[in-house]
Amino acid sequence: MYDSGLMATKKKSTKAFLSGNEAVAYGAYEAGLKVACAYPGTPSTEILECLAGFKDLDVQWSVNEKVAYEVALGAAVGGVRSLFACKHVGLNVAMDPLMTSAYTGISAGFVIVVCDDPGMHSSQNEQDTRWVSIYAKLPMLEPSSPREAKEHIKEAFKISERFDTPVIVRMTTRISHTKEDMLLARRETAKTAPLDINVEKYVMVPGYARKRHALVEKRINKLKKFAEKTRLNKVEINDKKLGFITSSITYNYIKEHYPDASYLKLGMSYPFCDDKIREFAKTVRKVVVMEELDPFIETHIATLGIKFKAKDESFMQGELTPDLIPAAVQGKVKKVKAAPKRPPRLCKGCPHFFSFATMKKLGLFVAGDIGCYTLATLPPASALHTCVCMGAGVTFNEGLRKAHPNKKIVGVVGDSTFVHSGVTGLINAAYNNAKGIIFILDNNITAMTGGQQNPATGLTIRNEKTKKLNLKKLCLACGADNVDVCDPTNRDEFNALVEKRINEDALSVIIAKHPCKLLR
Ligand SMILES: Cc1ncc(C[n+]2csc(CCOP(=O)(O)OP(=O)(O)O)c2C)c(N)n1
Repeated sequence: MYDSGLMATKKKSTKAFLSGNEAVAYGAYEAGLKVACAYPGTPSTEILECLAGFKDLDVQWSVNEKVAYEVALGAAVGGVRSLFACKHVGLNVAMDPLMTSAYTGISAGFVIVVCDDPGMHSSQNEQDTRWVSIYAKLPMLEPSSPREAKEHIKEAFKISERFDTPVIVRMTTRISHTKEDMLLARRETAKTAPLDINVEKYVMVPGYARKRHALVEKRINKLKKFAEKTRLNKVEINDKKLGFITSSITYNYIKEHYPDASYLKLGMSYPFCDDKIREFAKTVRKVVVMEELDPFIETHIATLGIKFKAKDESFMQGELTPDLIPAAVQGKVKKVKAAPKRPPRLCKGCPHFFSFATMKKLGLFVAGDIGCYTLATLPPASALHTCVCMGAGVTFNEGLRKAHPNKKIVGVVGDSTFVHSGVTGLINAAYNNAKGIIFILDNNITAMTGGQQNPATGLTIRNEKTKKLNLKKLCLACGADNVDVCDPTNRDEFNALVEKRINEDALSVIIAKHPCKLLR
């Protein structure tokens, strides 16, 4: 558990050595943040863990990203500065409230921090969140270092209130998890805005939403003007023979290789500062656009009619690491490095292993989900056969059975993931008379992301006791025909139970209960 507060109460101008995620937390705290909500997800998790160390903040692990987004947005509409943090795929879960919050705006600053994972160090895809800013018509900032992350968060709150909009701050794994020294500042005191009734702004029925949409378009034009002037977009004119337009960590990587070149670093990645880009392109002889993942900057600059060079499309996948920069700048094709394979695996003694041993022994087809148990797809367990997104272990059991009603198909989900998005699938299965076994692998923690509490553990983000969700009662209320709780390490009992349930024409839940070995 962080004790962030200790550092913050020290004298003004205290120096600290912080990761990008910690810097986000400190920046938000200094900006007068009151409420922060998130669901864990690498590489974003430490933002909330660090914020929880400030005892004067209202900080929560929410059950999923949609809920987290709505609680934090509600607080900002209510009138206090609020923050929502997630990993890139977490933003997909929050997209419903996000899209319409672009219309409502806020009453006090609201910042969305999203951490992308180029290279998929611990993710199921490597979507580039920068596109969301265009799609949702929301401003987006992109720090290029941990120190900048702290500055950008503070700026994001100001932009949010000045333009009445949620603001997205996009991080990547390298910025979230590298450390840099920086100065801490005093916490601002932000006043709570009054709770005014303003239905035309906050009730998005078509009649009001049409008017708000018109305002969103006007706001983007105002933000474009702001983008031209803000110091977030930094021009450095050095040798005029070569000029890079870049953003995020890539800026620092290129600087290592081309310290004498000129730079336009886009700290505000949306909306674009077109005039500044045109002026920069006129100033330097050769323009090179260099960015990690998708051609986001490239696509826009092409519409401005500017001639430029960019990386070969083979660099669109994976991280643009420092060693790849020269080849990318020279327009070469990416050579895939044969790094030694070191796949992750279940820990020794992991209780999940026992559950999968039974499933394998009985030859079951296992619809999997996201959590430590996903690793059971690899040897020696080799017993998990699908995995797409959180919650899909439950729903894939139902879908696969539509194609193969007579096969022994089951679904697997963890305790945290069941609460996140598995429960709706179980209600759906019961309602639509689906059959099979749903295993809830209950290790009493959210293990995959480093051990966070969730409603089924009965502890809060600060490890305080709270209402504990009763998974058995919940599953019965959803409509499961049988709900058994059994310890998978009791081999004979567990094997016999699964063998019995798999041969019944019923919708059964087996809560395989055994605490994670890493729990103290
Ligand atoms: C939408 C989304 N949010 C967050 C994550 C990150 N994440 C992966 S698995 C997981 C939860 C795992 O907890 P649990 O289901 O209890 O399984 P365990 O790892 O404890 O076995 C989380 C938060 C993700 N992959 N997708």
